[in-house]
Amino acid sequence: MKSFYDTNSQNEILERIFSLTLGLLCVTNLNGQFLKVNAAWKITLGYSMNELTQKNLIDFVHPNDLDATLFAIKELINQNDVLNFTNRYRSKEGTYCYIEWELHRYGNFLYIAARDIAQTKISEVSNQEFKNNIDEKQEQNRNNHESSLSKRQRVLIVDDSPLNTKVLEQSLSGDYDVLVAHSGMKALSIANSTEPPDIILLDIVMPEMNGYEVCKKLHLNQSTKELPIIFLTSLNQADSEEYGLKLGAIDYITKPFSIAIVKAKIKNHLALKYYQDVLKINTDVDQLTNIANRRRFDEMLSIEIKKSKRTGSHLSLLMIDIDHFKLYNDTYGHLEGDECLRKVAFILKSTLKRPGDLAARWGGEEFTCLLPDTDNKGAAKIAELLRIAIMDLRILHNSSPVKKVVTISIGAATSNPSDEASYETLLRHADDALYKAKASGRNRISIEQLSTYAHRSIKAIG
Ligand code: GH3
Ligand code: MG
Repeated sequence: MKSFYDTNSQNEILERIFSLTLGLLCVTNLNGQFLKVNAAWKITLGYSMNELTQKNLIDFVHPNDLDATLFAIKELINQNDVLNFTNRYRSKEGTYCYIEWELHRYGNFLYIAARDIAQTKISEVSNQEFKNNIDEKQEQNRNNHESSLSKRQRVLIVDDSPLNTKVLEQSLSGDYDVLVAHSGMKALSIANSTEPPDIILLDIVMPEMNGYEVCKKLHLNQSTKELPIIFLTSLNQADSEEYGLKLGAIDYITKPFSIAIVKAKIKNHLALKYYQDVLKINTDVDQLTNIANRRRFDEMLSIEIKKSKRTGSHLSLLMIDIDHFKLYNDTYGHLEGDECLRKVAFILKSTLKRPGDLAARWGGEEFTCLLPDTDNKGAAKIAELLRIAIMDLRILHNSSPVKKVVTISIGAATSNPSDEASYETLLRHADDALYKAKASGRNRISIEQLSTYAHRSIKAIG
């Protein structure tokens, strides 16, 4: 295998380039293992070269971006080409940064340049506050540049007049993915979909459901209440505008409007939305294990309870606790304990397959899984899969009286769609079931059936 330090002069050039610190640079082998990084890694992400040796480029990728990143790198290696993509990357302090990557394959090495896009976005937001006189052309260039930096943001235009939506659609589609709804109902269904818009341009005067009503409904719903709304309307009285803004819209533009101004406003609001999304990701994720944290879990639980009541479907919840984890820490130390928590979290998250399932760290060595549209049989099946998957990890736990490897106990509870109260008591019942699983020997699952409060404990196999 040829070394990338081929000759002295090549080495010298590489050293010079690597002494530059404005962007992240690194060389890895084809497996992604770090061979060389520049000082920008320390400045931007906090890692020194020493900390990265033996580590792999993908070790720090956000779990939700891992599959896409691995796929992208595989494509690159197969095609021997240049590749650009964006993902979330963990810094040393545990927070995630949005990084744009450019990878070149050369022989047996990957030459990689990258940069922190969120920094760019933040500075763009403040630039916009002070430089409102940027001419159209400069702005267009920046738009093109921005859209190549990250996934295109989505704009939903809601107007009953196809002529109105056409004009806006044409002028916005160069920069954003544009969605169109010709009624309030359609707008609500798009906003509640799995791919909601990043901003909504909302007409007020529409038949059946007017824009104010749409706005109210969006704000009442947990999953859509933070969507930014701009009213675009022919109602030009001050009290209509005041009412719209009081309902929570971020802006109010009257027709006829200047396309350039509408575009500039959308751009500013979307830059803020992007920044908020980046911050939100950091507040939703547990810093040690990189899965959802308690805050995120609480938020999703209340959304899923409402959904499940509406649709009359079962909602299941698992409370999971590592067995004799105190003894594990006492035997192997807290750092090993932390590593064990990371592994367990990763397995819990990756064993859940449905897009609506959520694995979260409840606190300490306790985890929880939210399983929408899952009855008690389904919940028992998933719980058993998780129990086996953790045992199969074979993390040595010599001091455990249960087994010589790390095991978990699981309490499961399922709401009963015909009993409203069962939703509110879901957590307590899952917790009670966990207590029973612990009391009856650990490394097992215990199920609470909320309709009858019948309880059964399933003994561990193996
Ligand atoms: P049981 O089988 O009954 O659950 O016993 P246990 O020892 O797991 O339960 P206990 O509640 O007595 O102890 C939990 C331990 O988990 C104690 C605490 O030090 C450890 N722990 C909690 N959070 C963390 C963490 O973030 N890192 C590490 N390393 N340990 C943690
Ligand atoms: Mg425990």
